[in-house]
Amino acid sequence: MELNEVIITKAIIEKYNAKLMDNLDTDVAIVGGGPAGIVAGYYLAKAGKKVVLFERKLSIGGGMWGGGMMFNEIVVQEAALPILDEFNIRYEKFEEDHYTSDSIEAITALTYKAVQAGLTIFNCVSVEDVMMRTEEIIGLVINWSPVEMAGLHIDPLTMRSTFVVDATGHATEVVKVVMKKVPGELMTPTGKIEGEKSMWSDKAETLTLENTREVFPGLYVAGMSANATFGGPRMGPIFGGMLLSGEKVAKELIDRL
Ligand code: 48H
Repeated sequence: MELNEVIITKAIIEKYNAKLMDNLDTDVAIVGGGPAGIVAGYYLAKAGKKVVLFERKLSIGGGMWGGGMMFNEIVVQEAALPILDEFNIRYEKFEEDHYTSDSIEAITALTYKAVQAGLTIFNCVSVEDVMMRTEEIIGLVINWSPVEMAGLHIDPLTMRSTFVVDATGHATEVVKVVMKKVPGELMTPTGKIEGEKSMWSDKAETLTLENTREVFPGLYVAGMSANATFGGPRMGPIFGGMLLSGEKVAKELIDRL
């Protein structure tokens, strides 16, 4: 039978439309498809929760593709090896508590297993605001990334979610919006974003986990965004903390849902 361009078009529109409609009311909405966000999405989906992830860029993976300075290898410490095992990501011991993985293998494996576990990912979608009620976050305001990039004045759409996870990396974008626009204070020492500190890998990796928590009713932070929000240092291209942070936020939300 001859292939039909109109059927191809209809198939894509109808399937995407159904996927979007199905994700307008979820248990958890994750903003940002870096390692922390993807791992969080995987464990939540695996536990049977309804979870969606919005990523601004065309590709998933955030800052992991380039390893360190575009040398596409990542370093992971022993504590995070069970997560690499869970995703069948291969690694080699380098020295002491430092293991290496190919960053391309790592991202593709994380993404593949997360989607297969039931995480729905919308790429090319930017989160520009939150939906709020009195001192509570109850969803996200989304728009096409090209709309944002072109600076077009086009109103966004809105989705509802019991919990939101800011996994936007260094930019900590959702928390910034909440600090600026939602009445109430963040659950940080100053009530505001504390800001990321300079490099200290060992301390940063421990703090990333401690800082992975609720920062405003209904809003959690994970990964680099957790450190930026609570004032932890950066750690460079070691990714165990990002993976463990994603796992931790998923566990906490599974307990609360
Ligand atoms: C939709 C958005 C929005 C938005 C941002 O930066 P990431 O990889 O984040 P993490 O926390 O999973 O990993 C951090 C790691 O990559 C890193 O930078 C490290 C370890 N740095 C150490 C150091 O010393 O520098 O991914 C965040 C993702 C990106 O893909 C963004 O495009 C996306 O979030 N994003 N998506 N709407 N408003 N803001």
